[in-house]
Amino acid sequence: ARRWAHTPATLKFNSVTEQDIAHFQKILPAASIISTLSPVSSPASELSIFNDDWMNKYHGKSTTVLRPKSTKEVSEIVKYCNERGIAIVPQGGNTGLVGGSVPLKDELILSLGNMTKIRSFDPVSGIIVADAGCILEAMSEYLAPHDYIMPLDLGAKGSCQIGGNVSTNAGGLRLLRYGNLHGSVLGLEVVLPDGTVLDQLSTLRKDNTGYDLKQLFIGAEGTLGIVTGVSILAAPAPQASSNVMLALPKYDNVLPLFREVKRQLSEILSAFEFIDRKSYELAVKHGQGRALNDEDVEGAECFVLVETSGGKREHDEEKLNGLLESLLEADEPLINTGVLSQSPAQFSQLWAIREGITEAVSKEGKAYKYDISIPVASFKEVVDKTRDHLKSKGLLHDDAVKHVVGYGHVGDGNLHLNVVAAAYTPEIEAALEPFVYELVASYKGSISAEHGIGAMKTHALQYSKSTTSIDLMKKIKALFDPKGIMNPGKVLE
Ligand code: FAD
Ligand code: 2HG
Ligand code: ZN
Repeated sequence: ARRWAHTPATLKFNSVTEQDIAHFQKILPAASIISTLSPVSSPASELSIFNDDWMNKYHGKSTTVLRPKSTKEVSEIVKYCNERGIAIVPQGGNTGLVGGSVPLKDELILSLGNMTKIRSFDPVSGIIVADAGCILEAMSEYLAPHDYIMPLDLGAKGSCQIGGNVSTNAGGLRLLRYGNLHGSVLGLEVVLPDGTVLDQLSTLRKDNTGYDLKQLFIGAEGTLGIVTGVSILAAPAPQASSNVMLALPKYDNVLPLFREVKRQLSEILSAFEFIDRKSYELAVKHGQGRALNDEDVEGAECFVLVETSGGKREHDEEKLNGLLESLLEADEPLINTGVLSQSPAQFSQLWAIREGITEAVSKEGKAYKYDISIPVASFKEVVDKTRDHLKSKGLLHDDAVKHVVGYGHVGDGNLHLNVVAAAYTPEIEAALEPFVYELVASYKGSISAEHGIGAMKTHALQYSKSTTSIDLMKKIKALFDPKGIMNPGKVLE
Protein backbone atom coordinates (compact mmCIF):
# COMPACT_ATOMS: atom_id res chain seq x y z
CA ALA A 1 0.00 0.00 0.00
CA ARG A 2 2.88 2.34 0.74
CA ARG A 3 4.05 2.33 -2.88
CA TRP A 4 0.83 3.90 -4.06
CA ALA A 5 1.53 6.86 -1.84
CA HIS A 6 4.45 7.70 -4.15
CA THR A 7 2.29 7.88 -7.28
CA PRO A 8 2.05 11.51 -8.38
CA ALA A 9 -1.31 12.57 -7.06
CA THR A 10 -1.94 15.12 -9.79
CA LEU A 11 -1.40 12.77 -12.70
CA LYS A 12 -4.37 10.83 -14.02
CA PHE A 13 -3.94 8.24 -16.71
CA ASN A 14 -6.32 6.12 -18.71
CA SER A 15 -6.33 2.35 -18.37
CA VAL A 16 -5.80 0.33 -21.54
CA THR A 17 -9.17 -0.73 -23.03
CA GLU A 18 -10.28 -3.32 -25.57
CA GLN A 19 -10.48 -0.52 -28.15
CA ASP A 20 -6.84 0.31 -27.45
CA ILE A 21 -5.90 -3.34 -28.00
CA ALA A 22 -7.72 -3.20 -31.34
CA HIS A 23 -5.61 -0.17 -32.23
CA PHE A 24 -2.35 -1.83 -31.13
CA GLN A 25 -3.24 -4.76 -33.40
CA LYS A 26 -2.96 -2.35 -36.33
CA ILE A 27 0.59 -1.41 -35.26
CA LEU A 28 1.94 -4.77 -34.10
CA PRO A 29 1.56 -8.45 -35.07
CA ALA A 30 -0.59 -10.50 -32.67
CA ALA A 31 2.48 -12.32 -31.30
CA SER A 32 3.86 -9.03 -29.99
CA ILE A 33 0.85 -8.30 -27.77
CA ILE A 34 0.27 -9.94 -24.41
CA SER A 35 -2.93 -8.77 -22.76
CA THR A 36 -5.60 -10.10 -20.46
CA LEU A 37 -8.06 -7.94 -22.39
CA SER A 38 -9.99 -9.34 -25.32
CA PRO A 39 -9.61 -10.12 -28.11
CA VAL A 40 -6.08 -11.16 -27.04
CA SER A 41 -7.14 -12.61 -23.64
CA SER A 42 -3.80 -13.99 -22.46
CA PRO A 43 -3.86 -15.79 -19.08
CA ALA A 44 -2.86 -13.50 -16.18
CA SER A 45 0.10 -15.79 -15.46
CA GLU A 46 1.75 -14.67 -18.72
CA LEU A 47 1.75 -11.09 -17.45
CA SER A 48 3.31 -11.81 -14.07
CA ILE A 49 6.93 -12.01 -15.26
CA PHE A 50 6.51 -8.45 -16.52
CA ASN A 51 4.50 -7.16 -13.54
CA ASP A 52 6.73 -8.57 -10.78
CA ASP A 53 10.25 -7.29 -10.31
CA TRP A 54 13.40 -9.41 -9.90
CA MET A 55 13.21 -9.35 -6.09
CA ASN A 56 9.47 -10.06 -6.12
CA LYS A 57 9.13 -6.95 -3.98
CA TYR A 58 7.26 -4.65 -6.37
CA HIS A 59 4.11 -5.78 -8.12
CA GLY A 60 2.46 -4.01 -11.03
CA LYS A 61 -1.08 -4.58 -12.20
CA SER A 62 -0.68 -4.03 -15.91
CA THR A 63 -3.14 -5.75 -18.23
CA THR A 64 -1.00 -5.30 -21.32
CA VAL A 65 2.56 -5.82 -22.50
CA LEU A 66 3.63 -4.73 -25.98
CA ARG A 67 6.80 -6.16 -27.49
CA PRO A 68 7.65 -4.07 -30.58
CA LYS A 69 10.34 -5.17 -33.04
CA SER A 70 11.33 -1.80 -34.49
CA THR A 71 11.80 1.84 -33.56
CA LYS A 72 8.91 2.68 -35.89
CA GLU A 73 6.56 0.41 -33.93
CA VAL A 74 7.76 1.93 -30.63
CA SER A 75 7.16 5.41 -32.01
CA GLU A 76 3.61 4.60 -33.15
CA ILE A 77 2.72 3.01 -29.81
CA VAL A 78 4.10 5.93 -27.81
CA LYS A 79 2.41 8.56 -30.01
CA TYR A 80 -0.93 6.80 -29.56
CA CYS A 81 -0.48 6.41 -25.77
CA ASN A 82 0.44 10.06 -25.42
CA GLU A 83 -2.70 11.13 -27.26
CA ARG A 84 -4.85 8.74 -25.21
CA GLY A 85 -3.20 9.57 -21.87
CA ILE A 86 -2.05 6.00 -21.28
CA ALA A 87 1.05 5.75 -19.06
CA ILE A 88 3.97 3.57 -20.16
CA VAL A 89 6.64 1.66 -18.27
CA PRO A 90 9.63 0.89 -20.51
CA GLN A 91 11.03 -2.49 -19.58
CA GLY A 92 14.34 -4.14 -20.44
CA GLY A 93 15.46 -7.34 -18.76
CA ASN A 94 13.51 -6.48 -15.59
CA THR A 95 16.59 -7.00 -13.43
CA GLY A 96 16.49 -3.54 -11.85
CA LEU A 97 16.71 -3.48 -8.05
CA VAL A 98 14.71 -0.33 -7.22
CA GLY A 99 11.23 -1.15 -8.55
CA GLY A 100 11.64 1.10 -11.61
CA SER A 101 10.90 -1.49 -14.27
CA VAL A 102 7.39 -2.52 -13.18
CA PRO A 103 4.19 -0.46 -13.06
CA LEU A 104 2.93 1.20 -9.89
CA LYS A 105 -0.63 0.65 -11.09
CA ASP A 106 -1.85 -0.60 -14.47
CA GLU A 107 0.48 1.32 -16.79
CA LEU A 108 1.12 -0.30 -20.15
CA ILE A 109 4.43 -2.19 -20.24
CA LEU A 110 6.55 -1.64 -23.32
CA SER A 111 9.13 -4.41 -23.38
CA LEU A 112 12.22 -3.98 -25.57
CA GLY A 113 12.92 -7.73 -25.51
CA ASN A 114 12.11 -8.20 -29.21
CA MET A 115 14.58 -5.57 -30.38
CA THR A 116 17.80 -7.57 -30.47
CA LYS A 117 19.73 -6.66 -33.61
CA ILE A 118 23.36 -5.60 -33.67
CA ARG A 119 23.13 -2.76 -36.16
CA SER A 120 26.83 -2.26 -36.88
CA PHE A 121 30.32 -2.86 -35.52
CA ASP A 122 33.55 -1.21 -36.58
CA PRO A 123 36.52 -3.41 -35.63
CA VAL A 124 38.95 -0.50 -35.99
CA SER A 125 37.27 2.00 -33.66
CA GLY A 126 35.49 -0.64 -31.54
CA ILE A 127 32.19 1.21 -31.84
CA ILE A 128 29.16 -1.06 -31.69
CA VAL A 129 25.63 0.11 -32.48
CA ALA A 130 22.81 -2.10 -31.25
CA ASP A 131 19.09 -2.27 -30.61
CA ALA A 132 18.25 -1.40 -26.99
CA GLY A 133 16.92 -4.91 -26.31
CA CYS A 134 20.25 -6.65 -26.90
CA ILE A 135 21.21 -8.69 -23.85
CA LEU A 136 24.52 -7.51 -22.36
CA GLU A 137 26.04 -11.00 -22.45
CA ALA A 138 24.98 -11.50 -26.09
CA MET A 139 26.82 -8.30 -26.98
CA SER A 140 29.93 -9.55 -25.17
CA GLU A 141 29.71 -12.84 -27.08
CA TYR A 142 29.32 -10.95 -30.37
CA LEU A 143 32.45 -8.90 -29.63
CA ALA A 144 34.68 -11.75 -28.37
CA PRO A 145 35.83 -13.07 -31.79
CA HIS A 146 36.76 -9.52 -32.72
CA ASP A 147 38.95 -9.21 -29.60
CA TYR A 148 36.79 -6.60 -27.95
CA ILE A 149 34.82 -6.55 -24.69
CA MET A 150 31.86 -4.49 -23.49
CA PRO A 151 33.04 -1.69 -21.18
CA LEU A 152 30.61 -2.88 -18.50
CA ASP A 153 29.89 -6.17 -16.80
CA LEU A 154 27.45 -7.11 -14.06
CA GLY A 155 26.00 -10.17 -12.38
CA ALA A 156 22.72 -9.73 -14.30
CA LYS A 157 24.51 -9.87 -17.68
CA GLY A 158 22.53 -12.90 -18.87
CA SER A 159 19.20 -11.03 -18.63
CA CYS A 160 19.79 -7.28 -18.53
CA GLN A 161 19.64 -5.32 -21.78
CA ILE A 162 21.91 -2.58 -23.03
CA GLY A 163 18.93 -0.17 -23.10
CA GLY A 164 18.25 -0.98 -19.45
CA ASN A 165 21.93 -0.59 -18.59
CA VAL A 166 22.00 2.82 -20.22
CA SER A 167 18.71 3.85 -18.61
CA THR A 168 20.02 2.99 -15.13
CA ASN A 169 23.58 4.13 -15.90
CA ALA A 170 24.60 0.74 -14.55
CA GLY A 171 28.06 0.66 -12.97
CA GLY A 172 29.12 -2.88 -12.23
CA LEU A 173 32.39 -4.72 -12.08
CA ARG A 174 34.43 -2.95 -14.76
CA LEU A 175 33.76 0.68 -13.83
CA LEU A 176 37.10 1.01 -12.06
CA ARG A 177 38.85 0.36 -15.39
CA TYR A 178 36.51 1.66 -18.07
CA GLY A 179 34.55 4.40 -16.32
CA ASN A 180 30.78 4.79 -16.45
CA LEU A 181 28.36 4.90 -19.36
CA HIS A 182 28.36 8.70 -19.49
CA GLY A 183 31.81 8.23 -21.02
CA SER A 184 31.47 5.11 -23.15
CA VAL A 185 28.03 5.70 -24.69
CA LEU A 186 28.63 7.71 -27.87
CA GLY A 187 25.08 8.05 -29.07
CA LEU A 188 21.48 7.08 -28.49
CA GLU A 189 18.28 6.73 -30.45
CA VAL A 190 15.31 7.63 -28.26
CA VAL A 191 11.57 7.69 -28.83
CA LEU A 192 10.37 10.79 -27.01
CA PRO A 193 7.09 10.78 -25.05
CA ASP A 194 5.15 12.27 -28.01
CA GLY A 195 6.44 9.57 -30.38
CA THR A 196 9.12 11.68 -32.08
CA VAL A 197 12.33 9.76 -32.79
CA LEU A 198 15.39 11.60 -31.50
CA ASP A 199 18.21 10.25 -33.65
CA GLN A 200 21.49 10.92 -31.88
CA LEU A 201 23.06 7.61 -32.77
CA SER A 202 26.46 9.14 -33.29
CA THR A 203 29.55 7.05 -33.87
CA LEU A 204 31.87 9.99 -33.21
CA ARG A 205 34.20 10.06 -30.26
CA LYS A 206 34.35 13.82 -30.31
CA ASP A 207 31.32 16.03 -30.86
CA ASN A 208 31.14 19.35 -29.04
CA THR A 209 28.13 20.83 -30.74
CA GLY A 210 26.28 22.37 -27.83
CA TYR A 211 24.29 20.54 -25.17
CA ASP A 212 24.97 16.82 -25.04
CA LEU A 213 21.34 15.71 -24.90
CA LYS A 214 22.03 11.98 -24.81
CA GLN A 215 23.52 12.37 -21.32
CA LEU A 216 20.04 13.17 -19.99
CA PHE A 217 18.76 9.75 -20.97
CA ILE A 218 21.70 7.92 -19.37
CA GLY A 219 20.31 7.16 -15.93
CA ALA A 220 16.84 8.64 -16.63
CA GLU A 221 15.24 5.27 -15.77
CA GLY A 222 12.70 5.52 -18.58
CA THR A 223 11.19 8.80 -17.37
CA LEU A 224 12.18 10.93 -20.39
CA GLY A 225 11.69 8.56 -23.32
CA ILE A 226 12.35 5.08 -24.61
CA VAL A 227 15.89 4.22 -25.62
CA THR A 228 15.66 2.14 -28.81
CA GLY A 229 19.27 2.16 -30.03
CA VAL A 230 22.68 2.53 -28.40
CA SER A 231 26.10 3.36 -29.83
CA ILE A 232 28.84 2.38 -27.42
CA LEU A 233 32.61 2.21 -27.41
CA ALA A 234 33.82 -1.33 -26.78
CA ALA A 235 37.26 -1.86 -25.22
CA PRO A 236 40.08 -3.97 -26.68
CA ALA A 237 39.98 -7.39 -25.00
CA PRO A 238 42.81 -7.78 -22.50
CA GLN A 239 45.29 -10.44 -23.66
CA ALA A 240 45.73 -11.73 -20.12
CA SER A 241 43.44 -11.63 -17.11
CA SER A 242 43.96 -13.00 -13.66
CA ASN A 243 42.37 -12.73 -10.25
CA VAL A 244 43.12 -13.36 -6.63
CA MET A 245 40.89 -13.58 -3.57
CA LEU A 246 42.60 -11.91 -0.62
CA ALA A 247 41.51 -12.79 2.92
CA LEU A 248 41.89 -9.92 5.39
CA PRO A 249 42.16 -10.31 9.18
CA LYS A 250 40.34 -7.02 9.72
CA TYR A 251 38.33 -4.49 7.78
CA ASP A 252 40.71 -1.67 8.69
CA ASN A 253 43.23 -3.21 6.30
CA VAL A 254 41.06 -2.60 3.22
CA LEU A 255 42.17 0.99 2.61
CA PRO A 256 45.92 0.46 3.05
CA LEU A 257 45.55 -2.66 0.92
CA PHE A 258 43.82 -0.72 -1.84
CA ARG A 259 46.61 1.81 -1.79
CA GLU A 260 49.30 -0.86 -2.00
CA VAL A 261 47.51 -2.83 -4.72
CA LYS A 262 47.10 0.32 -6.81
CA ARG A 263 50.73 1.24 -6.30
CA GLN A 264 52.09 -2.16 -7.28
CA LEU A 265 49.68 -3.23 -10.02
CA SER A 266 49.07 0.25 -11.45
CA GLU A 267 47.91 -0.04 -15.08
CA ILE A 268 46.93 -3.74 -14.90
CA LEU A 269 44.52 -3.40 -11.94
CA SER A 270 40.99 -3.83 -13.32
CA ALA A 271 38.81 -4.61 -10.29
CA PHE A 272 38.98 -4.28 -6.51
CA GLU A 273 35.82 -5.74 -5.01
CA PHE A 274 34.87 -6.06 -1.35
CA ILE A 275 33.06 -9.01 0.26
CA ASP A 276 32.40 -9.15 3.99
CA ARG A 277 32.55 -12.49 5.80
CA LYS A 278 28.80 -13.01 5.95
CA SER A 279 28.34 -12.19 2.25
CA TYR A 280 31.01 -14.77 1.46
CA GLU A 281 29.28 -17.36 3.63
CA LEU A 282 25.91 -16.71 1.99
CA ALA A 283 27.42 -17.01 -1.49
CA VAL A 284 28.99 -20.35 -0.60
CA LYS A 285 25.89 -21.60 1.21
CA HIS A 286 23.78 -20.95 -1.87
CA GLY A 287 26.16 -22.53 -4.36
CA GLN A 288 27.74 -19.44 -5.91
CA GLY A 289 31.31 -20.23 -7.01
CA ARG A 290 33.50 -22.71 -5.13
CA ALA A 291 34.23 -22.36 -1.44
CA LEU A 292 37.82 -21.50 -0.53
CA ASN A 293 39.72 -23.95 1.67
CA ASP A 294 38.88 -23.69 5.37
CA GLU A 295 42.41 -22.55 6.23
CA ASP A 296 42.11 -19.66 3.76
CA VAL A 297 38.86 -18.48 5.32
CA GLU A 298 39.82 -18.96 8.96
CA GLY A 299 40.29 -15.69 10.82
CA ALA A 300 39.16 -13.58 7.86
CA GLU A 301 36.87 -10.65 8.63
CA CYS A 302 36.44 -9.85 4.95
CA PHE A 303 37.74 -10.53 1.47
CA VAL A 304 38.88 -8.50 -1.49
CA LEU A 305 38.75 -9.81 -5.04
CA VAL A 306 41.46 -8.25 -7.17
CA GLU A 307 41.46 -8.63 -10.95
CA THR A 308 44.25 -7.75 -13.35
CA SER A 309 43.85 -7.25 -17.08
CA GLY A 310 46.82 -6.55 -19.24
CA GLY A 311 48.67 -7.18 -22.44
CA LYS A 312 51.33 -9.72 -21.52
CA ARG A 313 50.75 -12.72 -19.26
CA GLU A 314 54.34 -13.13 -17.96
CA HIS A 315 54.58 -9.47 -17.10
CA ASP A 316 51.20 -9.42 -15.31
CA GLU A 317 51.86 -12.66 -13.42
CA GLU A 318 55.20 -11.35 -12.27
CA LYS A 319 53.54 -8.22 -10.90
CA LEU A 320 50.73 -10.13 -9.21
CA ASN A 321 53.08 -12.69 -7.66
CA GLY A 322 55.34 -9.88 -6.53
CA LEU A 323 52.39 -8.18 -4.90
CA LEU A 324 51.34 -11.34 -3.06
CA GLU A 325 54.87 -12.02 -1.84
CA SER A 326 55.35 -8.51 -0.53
CA LEU A 327 51.94 -8.53 1.17
CA LEU A 328 52.58 -11.84 2.92
CA GLU A 329 56.15 -11.06 3.89
CA ALA A 330 55.41 -7.67 5.40
CA ASP A 331 56.09 -7.21 9.14
CA GLU A 332 52.40 -6.65 9.78
CA PRO A 333 50.72 -8.36 6.82
CA LEU A 334 47.54 -6.74 5.55
CA ILE A 335 46.25 -10.14 4.41
CA ASN A 336 46.11 -13.64 5.87
CA THR A 337 46.18 -15.44 2.53
CA GLY A 338 45.64 -14.94 -1.16
CA VAL A 339 44.00 -17.53 -3.40
CA LEU A 340 45.30 -17.02 -6.91
CA SER A 341 43.33 -18.50 -9.82
CA GLN A 342 45.38 -21.05 -11.77
CA SER A 343 43.05 -21.68 -14.69
CA PRO A 344 40.18 -20.00 -16.57
CA ALA A 345 37.77 -22.21 -14.59
CA GLN A 346 39.20 -21.02 -11.26
CA PHE A 347 39.16 -17.45 -12.51
CA SER A 348 35.42 -17.77 -13.18
CA GLN A 349 34.79 -19.51 -9.85
CA LEU A 350 36.38 -16.69 -7.88
CA TRP A 351 34.30 -14.16 -9.79
CA ALA A 352 31.18 -16.29 -9.27
CA ILE A 353 31.49 -15.85 -5.50
CA ARG A 354 31.39 -12.07 -5.86
CA GLU A 355 28.84 -11.91 -8.68
CA GLY A 356 26.61 -14.47 -6.97
CA ILE A 357 26.04 -12.59 -3.71
CA THR A 358 22.85 -10.91 -4.96
CA GLU A 359 21.43 -14.26 -6.03
CA ALA A 360 22.53 -15.88 -2.74
CA VAL A 361 20.93 -13.13 -0.68
CA SER A 362 17.65 -13.56 -2.57
CA LYS A 363 17.72 -17.29 -1.83
CA GLU A 364 18.39 -16.61 1.85
CA GLY A 365 15.44 -14.25 2.31
CA LYS A 366 13.90 -10.95 1.31
CA ALA A 367 16.50 -8.25 0.80
CA TYR A 368 16.25 -4.58 1.60
CA LYS A 369 18.91 -3.17 -0.69
CA TYR A 370 20.78 0.05 -0.07
CA ASP A 371 23.23 0.92 -2.81
CA ILE A 372 25.25 3.77 -1.43
CA SER A 373 28.32 5.87 -2.12
CA ILE A 374 30.23 6.71 1.04
CA PRO A 375 33.91 7.06 1.94
CA VAL A 376 35.46 3.58 1.85
CA ALA A 377 36.78 4.01 5.38
CA SER A 378 33.17 4.04 6.61
CA PHE A 379 31.88 0.88 4.88
CA LYS A 380 32.14 -1.29 7.98
CA GLU A 381 30.88 1.42 10.31
CA VAL A 382 27.70 1.81 8.22
CA VAL A 383 27.04 -1.94 8.15
CA ASP A 384 27.65 -2.19 11.91
CA LYS A 385 25.54 0.86 12.76
CA THR A 386 22.66 -0.51 10.71
CA ARG A 387 22.89 -3.88 12.40
CA ASP A 388 23.07 -2.28 15.87
CA HIS A 389 20.09 -0.09 15.06
CA LEU A 390 17.97 -3.09 14.02
CA LYS A 391 19.09 -4.90 17.16
CA SER A 392 18.06 -1.96 19.34
CA LYS A 393 14.60 -2.15 17.71
CA GLY A 394 14.41 -5.84 18.63
CA LEU A 395 14.37 -6.83 14.97
CA LEU A 396 17.61 -8.80 14.70
CA HIS A 397 16.42 -12.39 14.92
CA ASP A 398 15.55 -15.20 12.52
CA ASP A 399 11.87 -14.25 12.18
CA ALA A 400 12.65 -10.64 11.26
CA VAL A 401 16.12 -9.56 10.08
CA LYS A 402 18.46 -12.52 9.63
CA HIS A 403 21.61 -10.76 8.40
CA VAL A 404 23.03 -7.35 7.64
CA VAL A 405 25.77 -7.69 5.05
CA GLY A 406 28.05 -5.42 3.05
CA TYR A 407 29.83 -5.94 -0.23
CA GLY A 408 30.55 -3.93 -3.31
CA HIS A 409 32.82 -1.90 -5.46
CA VAL A 410 35.44 -0.56 -3.05
CA GLY A 411 37.43 0.79 -5.94
CA ASP A 412 34.49 3.08 -6.76
CA GLY A 413 33.43 3.91 -3.17
CA ASN A 414 30.18 1.97 -3.61
CA LEU A 415 28.86 -0.19 -0.78
CA HIS A 416 25.94 -2.62 -1.21
CA LEU A 417 24.30 -2.74 2.19
CA ASN A 418 21.83 -5.63 2.16
CA VAL A 419 19.46 -6.32 5.02
CA VAL A 420 18.23 -9.88 4.64
CA ALA A 421 14.86 -10.46 6.26
CA ALA A 422 12.40 -13.32 6.56
CA ALA A 423 9.76 -11.16 4.86
CA TYR A 424 9.17 -7.63 3.64
CA THR A 425 7.31 -5.95 6.51
CA PRO A 426 6.30 -2.34 7.22
CA GLU A 427 7.99 -2.65 10.63
CA ILE A 428 11.42 -3.44 9.17
CA GLU A 429 11.04 -0.80 6.48
CA ALA A 430 10.13 1.80 9.12
CA ALA A 431 13.21 0.84 11.11
CA LEU A 432 15.45 1.19 8.05
CA GLU A 433 14.06 4.33 6.50
CA PRO A 434 14.87 7.13 6.92
CA PHE A 435 17.58 5.74 9.25
CA VAL A 436 19.84 4.54 6.41
CA TYR A 437 19.29 7.65 4.29
CA GLU A 438 20.12 9.93 7.22
CA LEU A 439 23.21 7.88 7.92
CA VAL A 440 24.32 8.21 4.28
CA ALA A 441 23.64 11.96 4.34
CA SER A 442 25.76 12.27 7.49
CA TYR A 443 28.73 11.04 5.42
CA LYS A 444 27.72 13.36 2.54
CA GLY A 445 27.18 10.21 0.49
CA SER A 446 24.75 9.24 -2.25
CA ILE A 447 21.61 7.20 -1.57
CA SER A 448 22.02 5.60 -4.98
CA ALA A 449 25.48 4.86 -6.31
CA GLU A 450 24.49 2.78 -9.34
CA HIS A 451 21.02 1.17 -9.14
CA GLY A 452 18.98 4.36 -9.49
CA ILE A 453 15.95 5.79 -7.71
CA GLY A 454 13.09 3.84 -9.31
CA ALA A 455 10.01 3.64 -7.12
CA MET A 456 12.00 2.81 -4.02
CA LYS A 457 13.76 6.09 -3.34
CA THR A 458 11.65 8.88 -4.90
CA HIS A 459 10.77 10.11 -1.44
CA ALA A 460 14.43 10.08 -0.40
CA LEU A 461 15.92 12.02 -3.31
CA GLN A 462 16.40 15.10 -1.14
CA TYR A 463 19.00 13.28 0.94
CA SER A 464 21.39 13.44 -2.00
CA LYS A 465 20.09 16.25 -4.21
CA SER A 466 19.47 19.91 -3.43
CA THR A 467 16.06 21.54 -3.92
CA THR A 468 17.53 23.49 -6.82
CA SER A 469 18.64 20.27 -8.52
CA ILE A 470 15.29 18.56 -7.95
CA ASP A 471 13.42 21.61 -9.29
CA LEU A 472 15.55 21.55 -12.43
CA MET A 473 14.96 17.83 -12.84
CA LYS A 474 11.20 18.44 -12.62
CA LYS A 475 11.43 21.17 -15.27
CA ILE A 476 13.37 18.85 -17.59
CA LYS A 477 10.78 16.12 -17.04
CA ALA A 478 7.95 18.55 -17.84
CA LEU A 479 9.72 19.74 -20.98
CA PHE A 480 10.20 16.25 -22.40
CA ASP A 481 7.02 14.70 -21.06
CA PRO A 482 4.36 17.36 -20.38
CA LYS A 483 1.64 14.76 -19.83
CA GLY A 484 3.87 12.73 -17.52
CA ILE A 485 3.09 9.42 -19.26
CA MET A 486 6.63 8.06 -19.21
CA ASN A 487 7.25 5.81 -16.20
CA PRO A 488 5.19 7.92 -13.77
CA GLY A 489 6.11 7.90 -10.09
CA LYS A 490 9.69 6.82 -10.80
CA VAL A 491 12.73 8.98 -9.95
CA LEU A 492 10.52 12.03 -9.21
CA GLU A 493 7.47 11.90 -6.96
P1 FAD B 1 15.10 -3.05 -16.31
O1 FAD B 1 15.24 -3.64 -14.97
O2 FAD B 1 14.09 -3.65 -17.20
O3 FAD B 1 14.78 -1.49 -16.17
C1 FAD B 1 15.52 -0.67 -15.31
C2 FAD B 1 15.04 0.78 -15.49
O4 FAD B 1 15.36 1.25 -16.80
C3 FAD B 1 13.53 0.96 -15.37
O5 FAD B 1 13.27 2.21 -14.82
C4 FAD B 1 13.04 0.90 -16.80
O6 FAD B 1 11.85 1.63 -16.99
C5 FAD B 1 14.19 1.55 -17.55
N1 FAD B 1 14.41 1.00 -18.89
C6 FAD B 1 14.77 -0.26 -19.24
N2 FAD B 1 14.96 -0.34 -20.57
C7 FAD B 1 14.71 0.90 -21.06
C8 FAD B 1 14.75 1.47 -22.36
N3 FAD B 1 15.09 0.75 -23.43
N4 FAD B 1 14.44 2.78 -22.50
C9 FAD B 1 14.10 3.54 -21.43
N5 FAD B 1 14.05 3.05 -20.18
C10 FAD B 1 14.36 1.75 -20.00
N6 FAD B 1 23.41 -2.73 -11.40
C11 FAD B 1 24.60 -2.10 -11.42
O7 FAD B 1 24.64 -0.89 -11.66
N7 FAD B 1 25.75 -2.78 -11.14
C12 FAD B 1 25.77 -4.09 -10.87
O8 FAD B 1 26.83 -4.66 -10.61
C13 FAD B 1 24.53 -4.79 -10.89
N8 FAD B 1 24.48 -6.11 -10.65
C14 FAD B 1 23.28 -6.73 -10.64
C15 FAD B 1 23.28 -8.10 -10.38
C16 FAD B 1 22.08 -8.79 -10.34
C17 FAD B 1 22.09 -10.28 -10.08
C18 FAD B 1 20.86 -8.10 -10.56
C19 FAD B 1 19.56 -8.82 -10.52
C20 FAD B 1 20.86 -6.74 -10.81
C21 FAD B 1 22.07 -6.04 -10.86
N9 FAD B 1 22.12 -4.67 -11.12
C22 FAD B 1 23.34 -4.04 -11.15
C23 FAD B 1 20.91 -3.85 -11.31
C24 FAD B 1 20.91 -3.14 -12.68
O9 FAD B 1 20.22 -1.95 -12.67
C25 FAD B 1 20.36 -3.90 -13.79
O10 FAD B 1 20.80 -5.15 -13.75
C26 FAD B 1 20.47 -3.36 -15.22
O11 FAD B 1 21.20 -2.22 -15.55
C27 FAD B 1 19.06 -3.07 -15.63
O12 FAD B 1 18.88 -3.50 -16.94
P2 FAD B 1 17.51 -4.16 -17.39
O13 FAD B 1 17.56 -4.34 -18.86
O14 FAD B 1 17.18 -5.36 -16.60
O15 FAD B 1 16.49 -2.98 -17.06
C1 2HG C 1 26.42 -6.02 -7.35
O1 2HG C 1 27.38 -5.25 -7.34
C2 2HG C 1 25.09 -5.49 -7.78
O2 2HG C 1 26.55 -7.23 -7.11
C3 2HG C 1 23.93 -5.93 -6.91
O3 2HG C 1 25.10 -4.12 -7.95
C4 2HG C 1 24.00 -5.44 -5.50
O4 2HG C 1 22.22 -6.87 -4.86
C5 2HG C 1 22.83 -5.84 -4.61
O5 2HG C 1 22.56 -5.14 -3.64
ZN1 ZN D 1 27.02 -3.26 -7.72
